[in-house]
Amino acid sequence: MHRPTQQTEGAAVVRPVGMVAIIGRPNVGKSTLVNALVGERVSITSRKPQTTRDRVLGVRTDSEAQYIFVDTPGFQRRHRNALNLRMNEAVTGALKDVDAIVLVIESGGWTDADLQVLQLLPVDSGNVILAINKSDLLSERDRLLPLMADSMNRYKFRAIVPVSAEKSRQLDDLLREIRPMLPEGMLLFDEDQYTDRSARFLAAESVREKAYRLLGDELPYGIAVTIDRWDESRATTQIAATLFVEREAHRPIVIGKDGAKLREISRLARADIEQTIGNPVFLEVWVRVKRGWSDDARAMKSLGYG
Ligand SMILES: Nc1nc2c(ncn2[C@@H]2O[C@H](COP(=O)(O)OP(=O)(O)OP(=O)(O)O)[C@@H](O)[C@H]2O)c(=O)[nH]1
Ligand SMILES: [Mg+2]
Repeated sequence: MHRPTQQTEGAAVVRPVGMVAIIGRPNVGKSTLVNALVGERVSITSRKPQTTRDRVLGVRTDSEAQYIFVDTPGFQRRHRNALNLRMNEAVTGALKDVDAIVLVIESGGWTDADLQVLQLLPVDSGNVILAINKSDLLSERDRLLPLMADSMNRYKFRAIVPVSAEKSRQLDDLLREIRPMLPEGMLLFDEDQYTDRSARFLAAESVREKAYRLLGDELPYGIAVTIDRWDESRATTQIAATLFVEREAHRPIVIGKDGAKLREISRLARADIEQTIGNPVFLEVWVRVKRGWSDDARAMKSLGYG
């Protein structure tokens, strides 16, 4: 997607340009960090783990560099269905051919799940930065120094930067550490382009995000969203989406009493999509059951997880 209001400069500018993988266990704030660094909502976020399912690029172009951030699903070994295996492949795949890696942990310290992600890192590559996120939650900043020292014992990080993605704190420090790792080159994306993903993908993800945020704990993992109609021929963009659940029993939960839950999901998603495409939107969302899709490679493919 491009930013709708800005002009593209076709300038043949040379500056540091490169790919930066953002990895970490589920829920540490990777997508929030990418959105904050890019300044646009590229990747959906929620309080529930396993929100991101796909590799999503978020591009930040400023006067100093072009950073192509690769947001990845949270790496975890607990659940092993076809979807999770594919999500983990997206993580390991993203580590190849990048110029820099940012490993994200929380300011509360290392967990077993963080240590599993640490094992994915190349040995002594010299291009891994540790971002200690959610620093806003630390009541005593004194806690940071021992955590940084402990982290250095675990891996030879090139740098360790405490940040708060949510409050956009110390992001400049992180960018300053990343920049020297990017090779000089021509811009790989237009100055106004902030993701490799289409408006349709972002729209489907908006619907999924609202479902994640509005539904109880167990349901979201079985949700997938497809866009079935996208019609720009009228002043209002007409969009039809289908929200898939894995079980018949989940359908009434998503719809809610008198359809209230589904209406709320649609209303919030529509507002986001309107902002993304800069046009009024009419959005209808249908709910369908696709039994056990997250452990069925063919069904997954039909839902866009091919
Ligand atoms: N307090 C605080 N909360 C944060 C911060 N960054 C992210 N969060 C919250 O942490 C939760 C998870 O954020 P996400 O960005 O979805 O995390 P993620 O690592 O992308 O999660 P997965 O895609 O599931 O792996 C959300 O509720 C965020 O609002 C931060 O700096 N401070
Ligand atoms: Mg995420």
